[in-house]
Amino acid sequence: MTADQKYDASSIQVLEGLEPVRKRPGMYIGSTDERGLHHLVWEVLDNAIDEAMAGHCEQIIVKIHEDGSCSVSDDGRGIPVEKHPQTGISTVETVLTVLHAGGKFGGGGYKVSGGLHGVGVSVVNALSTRTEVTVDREGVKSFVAFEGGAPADPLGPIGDADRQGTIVRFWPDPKIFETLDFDFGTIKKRVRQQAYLTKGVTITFHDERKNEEKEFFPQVTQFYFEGGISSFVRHINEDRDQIGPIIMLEDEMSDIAVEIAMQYTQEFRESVSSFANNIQTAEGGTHVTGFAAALTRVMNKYARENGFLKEKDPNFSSEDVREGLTVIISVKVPEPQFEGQTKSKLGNSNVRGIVDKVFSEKFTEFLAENPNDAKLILNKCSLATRARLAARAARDTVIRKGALEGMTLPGKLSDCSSKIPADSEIFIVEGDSAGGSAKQGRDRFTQAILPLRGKILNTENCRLDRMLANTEIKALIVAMGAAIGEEFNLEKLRYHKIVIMTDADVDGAHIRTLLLTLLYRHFRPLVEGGFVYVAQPPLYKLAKGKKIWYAMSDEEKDAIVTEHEIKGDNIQRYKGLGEMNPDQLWDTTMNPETRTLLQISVADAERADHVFKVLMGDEVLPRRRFIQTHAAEVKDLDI
Ligand code: 28F
Repeated sequence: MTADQKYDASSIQVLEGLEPVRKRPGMYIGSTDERGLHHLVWEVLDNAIDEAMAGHCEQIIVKIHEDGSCSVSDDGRGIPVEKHPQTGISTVETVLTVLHAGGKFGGGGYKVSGGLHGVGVSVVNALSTRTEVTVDREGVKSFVAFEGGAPADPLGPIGDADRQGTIVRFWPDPKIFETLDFDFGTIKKRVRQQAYLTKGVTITFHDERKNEEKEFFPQVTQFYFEGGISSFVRHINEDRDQIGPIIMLEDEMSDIAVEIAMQYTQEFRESVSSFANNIQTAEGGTHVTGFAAALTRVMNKYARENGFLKEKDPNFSSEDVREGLTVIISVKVPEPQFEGQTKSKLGNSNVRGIVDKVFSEKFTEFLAENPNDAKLILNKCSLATRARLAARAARDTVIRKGALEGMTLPGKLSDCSSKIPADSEIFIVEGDSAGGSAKQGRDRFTQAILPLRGKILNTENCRLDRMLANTEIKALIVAMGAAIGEEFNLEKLRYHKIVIMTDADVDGAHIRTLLLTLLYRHFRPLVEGGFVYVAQPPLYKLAKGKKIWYAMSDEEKDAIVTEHEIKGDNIQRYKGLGEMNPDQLWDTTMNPETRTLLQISVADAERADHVFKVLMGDEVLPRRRFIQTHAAEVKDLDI
């Protein structure tokens, strides 16, 4: 038999081998849309990554060429070109033309066999109009090309090789795919993720396509992460307040490699990302359950043995030990089983026990060797537990019938004598001196006065239990009579006008913002029902002879000055409500016949809430920006 005859014979066999892929591409790559198209890239990239994971490759280049083809190049050992014992043709041709050859012929290491991955590069070949493979190996550069899956340019040497490696370039078949347009962002994201997961490998991505919208081309992005998944954790936690170091734990057991990188942060949420054979397992699986069980167990054991949990204390819950935790769990499994809705859940049951064992051993070791870090972490967990228990206690307290009901009206409330809510008003007044004037000046029949001392509790991020512990807020809640939380009952509201009366200065504005935020967040029906008002005390008192005018604004003052020819001495600027005598306060601000009340809409309260968030929240940057932008508007800073 001549070489040519042998080639013909095997090419027939090859065509039969790949025909089912062209007939039913969806069976092999899921779909023929954009997603399916990208599967071709992942398939070839996965092979290069496998070579890197086996420790033979450091550089991978992914390229989208100007003509729309894609190539992947690695500096690994190069696919062998010698005859494959089982097929009678070269290994490289076998890999490209026999379905599942990559896995079946065993390249060693961890080959992905589940889901849509690891179908083999022969599938890429089957679904491309042309596929070219260049192998640099043992000083020889070899080349082979296929068209529609069948050999086109036979394998042969094309020169010397001054390096080692494999380059696969393919042109996706327009008869198969609905689109041929590779997406820059999709590939870049994948390349970055793979670079994180494969320690020490550099992956470069070139997009050489000309594109009218693109100002610059080619686009080149390079990813290299010395630390592998610990760099991934560093990336995720970049903008978070970190607690302790990034902890890297790894080991191998019964052919299953386990790598875990974790770090605690001040966040409340947890960020868990998991991978099996470098494929993201969005639905989790046995590796994640193994980790979670071990984490809770180890933390509780360490906490008991080292006095972080006393005898009477309950154990940390699973949520307590995961609060604020960023963790990447990556396992390499010889035969992964992918389950679940999107085939992104690892099913291998033996993995659970192995991850549990590896993690508990290594993490126990870490805690023992790093008592200072352990302390930081355990304290964070204690805090999470206390918060959880306090939140539950608060809920119970509020739910318990009549938590506030039995409480007597606060001593500092000067109540009105009317018991008809529709006729009654409550003035929430800042400070005792203003409270005194208001008490004396009011209409005792319909107007109640509640003086609040000092800055009211910052309710940002505040839970019910802490709010109820604040005497000022408790007084307000009891006085209003409608309770709070699940017990809130609008029908029990004791006043149909809740009037916030604060000074016309920065402190007054601050307290007004706090109160509006409180009402907006915890008593929204009061805002929605139009029960909330802001009093409008005058800014100026103007006098001429026995005549007196009040001005609410600078414009109003100027107009009065001009009209009545009032000069300097006869203009008084009120710094606070306390400067007004009771009669003046009644005349200008409280008398329903003459006063102006500003009814607060939901939008007003929402605005207050926003201002409050910016001014009181944890985020420093927006606060700084806000103050810089608004600094010019604050004219009379008393502080
Ligand atoms: C551009 C994509 O596909 N790289 C690859 C290798 C290296 C070997 C290999 C691949 C052997 C028995 C199949 C070399 N030397 N990049 C790639 N690099 N495949 S694919 O072997 C293929 C298997 O059956 C390789 C020694 N052993 C393996």
